[in-house]
Amino acid sequence: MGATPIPDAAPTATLEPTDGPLTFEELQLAGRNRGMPLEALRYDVTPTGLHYLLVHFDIPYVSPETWRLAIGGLVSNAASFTLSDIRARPRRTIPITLECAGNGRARLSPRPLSQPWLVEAIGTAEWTGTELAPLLEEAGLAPEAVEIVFTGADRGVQGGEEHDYARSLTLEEALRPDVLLAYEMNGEPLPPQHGFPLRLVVPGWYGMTSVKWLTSIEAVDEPFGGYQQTPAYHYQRDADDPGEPVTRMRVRALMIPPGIPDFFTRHRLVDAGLATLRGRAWSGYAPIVGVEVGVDGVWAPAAMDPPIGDFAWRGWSFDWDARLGEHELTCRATDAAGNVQPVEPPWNYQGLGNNLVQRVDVTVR
Ligand SMILES: Nc1nc2c(c(=O)[nH]1)N[C@H]1C(S)=C(S)[C@@H](COP(=O)(O)O)O[C@H]1N2
Ligand SMILES: [Mo]
Repeated sequence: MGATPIPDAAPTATLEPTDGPLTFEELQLAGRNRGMPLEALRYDVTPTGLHYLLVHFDIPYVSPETWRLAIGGLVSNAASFTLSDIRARPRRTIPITLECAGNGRARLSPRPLSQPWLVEAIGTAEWTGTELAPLLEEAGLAPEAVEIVFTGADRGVQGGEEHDYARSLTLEEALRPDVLLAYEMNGEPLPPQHGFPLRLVVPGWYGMTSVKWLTSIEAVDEPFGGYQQTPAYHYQRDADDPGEPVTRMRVRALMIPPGIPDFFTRHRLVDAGLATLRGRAWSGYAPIVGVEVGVDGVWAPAAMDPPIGDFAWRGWSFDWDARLGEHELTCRATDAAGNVQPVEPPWNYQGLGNNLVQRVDVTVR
């Protein structure tokens, strides 16, 4: 049998969900964007090179000398900032967990065609920057302003529409004190792929809202209709359903797969005896109150580590007496708003917000 031909660029390729094998286009996206290897759940703060990465178009080249941030639209004091202007403002560092809204998409059936994440589109970084709210207050928002639009330096075509990557927030969300304009990640200037020189970071929300390579902040008097706002990032039943906007991260726990992996299948081998299972849990809605671990369907509470921040994942551990044979390990988190994780994947047309309980099959020897 000959090799599968590599398809030409097909901007109008059909994007209907499929149950077929992984496509060339999904592999192409998977090779550009990367997940956090689950063993990195070990760290409170994810080392920068292990944090997940999602870039829709190309990573733009931005020169820090000529880069400017424009603040305009419905404001009384439109302004342009250099990177030194932004860095001279009051500085704040917050550990923040980010997750891509598409995390879990590749587990859905039929599978929406996009970046084929399994569970690894996650990471926690110490983001340093200046608060957005005071900047908006100094700009003087006009009374008719209802939303703030954030635009990045990257441009491309999605859904047949050419656009700069842009997303909006309502005034209420944009003025929250913890929303940052970040210029450092884990104590270093932002790397190119994570938004150099400046990005928005919106704690608690799925990652799409944290616009990278920020170039403009604009106050507008009607809900923003750019592609990445609508129709993208909506929980839709089908292509014709307008759906509900995707906002905060749904509750989720993940564990470090224990023992050692088989290279190709990633199936785990664990030595018999005491095995301490470890992982992290987070929710964009409320603090995590507990995690349970399931061993062959029997659930028991995990021990919780102290929180490391209001917007960061929380560590947990569970002592498992591993007995010889085949076992199924699962974990699930509950937040203070009573949100729990589903045991059946929550299907939607774009494959978003799939916080299905994680399952790890192990052989104890
Ligand atoms: N300008 C711009 N900002 C962006 C994106 C993008 O493609 N362009 N991707 C978004 C998405 S979908 C996610 S999940 C996060 C990923 O952030 P990270 O790559 O720093 O982990 O960035 C968001 N901000
Ligand atoms: Mo994302």
